[in-house]
Amino acid sequence: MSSPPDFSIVIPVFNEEAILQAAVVDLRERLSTFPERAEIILAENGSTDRTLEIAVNLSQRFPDVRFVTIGSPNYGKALREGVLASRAQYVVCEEIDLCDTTFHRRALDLLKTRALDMVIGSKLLRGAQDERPFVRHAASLLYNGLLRVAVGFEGTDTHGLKAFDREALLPVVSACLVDRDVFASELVVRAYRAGLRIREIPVRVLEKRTPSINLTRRVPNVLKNVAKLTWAVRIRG
Ligand SMILES: Nc1nc2c(ncn2[C@@H]2O[C@H](COP(=O)(O)OP(=O)(O)O)[C@@H](O)[C@H]2O)c(=O)[nH]1
Ligand SMILES: [Mg+2]
Repeated sequence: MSSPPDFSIVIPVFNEEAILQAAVVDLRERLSTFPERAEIILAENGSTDRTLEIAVNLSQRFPDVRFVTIGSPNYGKALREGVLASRAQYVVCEEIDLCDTTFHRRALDLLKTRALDMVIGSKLLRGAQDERPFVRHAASLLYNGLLRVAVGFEGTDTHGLKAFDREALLPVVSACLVDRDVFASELVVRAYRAGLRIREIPVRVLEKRTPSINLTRRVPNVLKNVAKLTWAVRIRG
């Protein structure tokens, strides 16, 4: 096996045939200016369009693109499997409609020079530019407020861009119990509670498309998993 890259970019993908190919080609091009060697791990599950076929093609065409595919649609499970598939020192969690190399650059520099374990890109921190529709911005504020009340979360964002030292976060990944949308929050909440060295930085969020899954349809499952997370963190520990 060849030596691992310097960092892995894990991107969960679900029914993204419209933008997957162009997003990966464009991302690779922007990463080619980085001195570090990157790999892209596409973590697919449950797509009913050509997403998997495109991911397979991309992995055949580019040696620095890999994919994992695991069962039915599940964002959190895909993210977890993608992280576990990495062998790099650093892992960046991305979304195919963002692919923000400005964040990658800033996060890698901070992880390397400031002795941090994790850097979180926040859409809600002072200085952030959230250019999504207002209702999505409001939903993020509401969700963060819910995490504050439910599990005492003191940061401003859990769902979105993050970068971390893989070995520092692996025990946290193993401790996580919930999946779907709330896995990303559990990862961040547990990282704070474990006393890891974390810094939030403001990001600009400008999505290439509206989310594939309707916001309101996600609510029941998110509430159920936040309840489970609250039990897991507050009672079970
Ligand atoms: N593997 C996998 N990826 C998903 C799933 N749902 C969303 N994603 C991916 O997660 C990222 C963010 O999803 P998006 O629809 O933009 O929702 P947002 O996080 O609210 O902006 C995108 O890369 C999606 O393709 C899922 O069920 N499985
Ligand atoms: Mg999005």
